[in-house]
Amino acid sequence: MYATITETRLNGQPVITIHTRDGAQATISLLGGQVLHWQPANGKPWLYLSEQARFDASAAIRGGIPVCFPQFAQTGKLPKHGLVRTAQWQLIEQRNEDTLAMVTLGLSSNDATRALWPFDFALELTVGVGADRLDVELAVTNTGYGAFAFTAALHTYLRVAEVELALLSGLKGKHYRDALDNDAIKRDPQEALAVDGPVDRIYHDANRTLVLDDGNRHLMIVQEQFPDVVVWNPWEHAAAALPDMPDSDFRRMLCVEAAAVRQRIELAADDTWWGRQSLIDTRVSV
Ligand code: TA6
Repeated sequence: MYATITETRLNGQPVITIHTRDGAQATISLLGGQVLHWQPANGKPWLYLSEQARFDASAAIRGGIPVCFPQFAQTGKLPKHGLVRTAQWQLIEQRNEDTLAMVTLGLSSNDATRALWPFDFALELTVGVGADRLDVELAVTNTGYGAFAFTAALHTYLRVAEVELALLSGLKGKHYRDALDNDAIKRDPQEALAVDGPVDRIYHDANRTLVLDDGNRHLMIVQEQFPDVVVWNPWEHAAAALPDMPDSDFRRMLCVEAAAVRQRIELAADDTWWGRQSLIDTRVSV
């Protein structure tokens, strides 16, 4: 057995904790189907989780990796970021092998989702934890009789020591939609993105490996099947307006999200789409 996998509670909500033999850790909440904590072996946490996050399903838990489905942000008529961030997911499988621990959570359409979005679906969120990596895969199956289209994201809140000193590379030359400038389409000329003000961008076809430099540690961010990358930091004023995040915590976080937004994904009946984001700590040696 590579890991200890435990079902327990955090702030009153059911969570799964994973502790690997080599010291990596993860916590996954059934509320929202959301990874809340990940720390590689010999490393520090890479995910930001607000100490004011709500765990009562009145809002998405602020931090970790919320799942946005079937709508990203306010790109349609559904509630912001869709229907599943405050839903209760089920644990459907766990695997505990030589060097890998993995859990799969599931959520299916129900009366509450059908009241807002009249389609049948089954989601699976598979979270794999290794010594130096976290793999999060979202699979969407159309369990209804007709096709549907959706947008989606893994809304990853990365934890940084000081956001103004962090550098995100891998987006040079990519076009992005700037939500803070009337959705203008721009091209990023910079070798690395340094965040020193509010940022809310959807980078298109961003298929290169990203690297986040956070002082003396580095994180590789690799995504498959998700064509877009969202980079978000609310900065001072918008952060102060968030009721579930300490005012100065915009300095401790940077969202780097694996997303499918620019083009909706069309899914025929019985078909499955999947997308994955992998976070790989480059510093670990065990
Ligand atoms: O992914 C970026 C974004 O769409 C931002 O515009 C910002 O609003 C953020 O998500 C957080 O949304 P939330 O509903 O969790 O407050």
